[in-house]
Amino acid sequence: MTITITAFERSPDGGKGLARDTRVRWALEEAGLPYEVRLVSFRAMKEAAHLALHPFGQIPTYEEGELALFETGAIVLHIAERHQPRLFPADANARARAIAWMFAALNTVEPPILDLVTVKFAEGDRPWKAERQPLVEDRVRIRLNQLAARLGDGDWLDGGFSAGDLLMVSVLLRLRPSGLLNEFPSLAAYVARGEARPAYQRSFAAQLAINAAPLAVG
Ligand code: GTB
Repeated sequence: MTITITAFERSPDGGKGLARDTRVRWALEEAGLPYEVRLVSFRAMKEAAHLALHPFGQIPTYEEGELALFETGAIVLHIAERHQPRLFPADANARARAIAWMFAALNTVEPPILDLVTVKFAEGDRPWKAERQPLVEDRVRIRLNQLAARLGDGDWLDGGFSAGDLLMVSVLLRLRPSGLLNEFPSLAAYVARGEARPAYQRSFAAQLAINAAPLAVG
């Protein structure tokens, strides 16, 4: 059955892999599943056809036969469930822990990172930026300290690579421009291990190719 995802026609990051379609592409590549990509403009994302797929008018979405999904975490979970054992371990308890790491990435580690992105860029010209940025950076550091303590000298968060690592590495990648990740060498190495995976490399290259290509006119 053909799998189709949506991605930015032109990503604001110019193709550095930070938009969330890269997470879905990475999961599909890890699972060895072929997929097609429908590119959408910012305008098309808010039109009825796309809103029928995604109530909030965003990317990525996922279509597979009669199934249509939105929310990156739910999409990665679906891919992992349908295509074990590449993204989920076979053992039921280990699988439950991998799911916990997926939620931890999106619900516990990513929020302060998104706050930092907001204060640096979206609120970059606001008078509170100078005071707020160090506060948010410290909140990020607290999470990174805790995560580094748990990772220890392991390669991955809980045994072998799982969908939990896929999302955690993806979330941490958003920190790279801030330089904060380099304060935590074990986490920087963890992210580098994720990026070195052939499946990640393929997903990154695929989204970069779209962003490097000239936009079709008309
Ligand atoms: N919770 C949803 C999910 O996880 O799927 C969030 C989806 C989401 O934020 N989608 C963004 C979007 O469609 C793209 S990924 N935004 C358009 C809109 O809301 O109108 C977020 C993103 C965008 C750009 C960069 N970047 O350029 O660095 C990084 C991440």
